[in-house]
Amino acid sequence: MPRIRERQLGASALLACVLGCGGEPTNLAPAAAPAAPAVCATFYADGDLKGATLVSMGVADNSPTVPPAFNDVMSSVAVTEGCTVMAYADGNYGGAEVTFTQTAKTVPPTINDAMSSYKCTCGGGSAK
Ligand SMILES: [Ca+2]
Repeated sequence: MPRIRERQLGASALLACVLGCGGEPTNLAPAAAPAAPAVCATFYADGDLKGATLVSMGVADNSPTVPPAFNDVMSSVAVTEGCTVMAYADGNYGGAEVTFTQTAKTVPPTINDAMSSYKCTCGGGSAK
C-alpha cells in the first residue's frame, strides 16, 4: 500500500512538471536561421573606406546606375563577408569590370573614380 501511494505521488509530481515546473520556458523558440546580411557592400568615395558612402542592401542587389552624386567617385569598398561585388566603369554593367570578394581600401585604377553601376550578391545567390 505505501508503495502505491509513493507511485501516485511520483506521478502527480511528474504531471505537475509537465504543466510547468517553473524555470525554463516550455515554448522553445526554433533555432534561428543565419540572418541574411542586410548590407551587401558599402562603397566609399575616398580611399581607406572614407568619404561619402553608397550602401548596397540585400543578398542580391543590382544597380544599373548609381546616384549622380556617386557616379565616378568610388575609391574603396567594404564587402560583407560571403558577398561579391562587381563594379563597372559604365552604366548598365558596361565598360571595365572589377570583382571584389573582400574589402578593398584601394581599388584598381581601372575602376577608381569610375564606377557607374554594380552588382552585389551574397551567399552564392545569383542576381538577376
Ligand atoms: Ca574617389
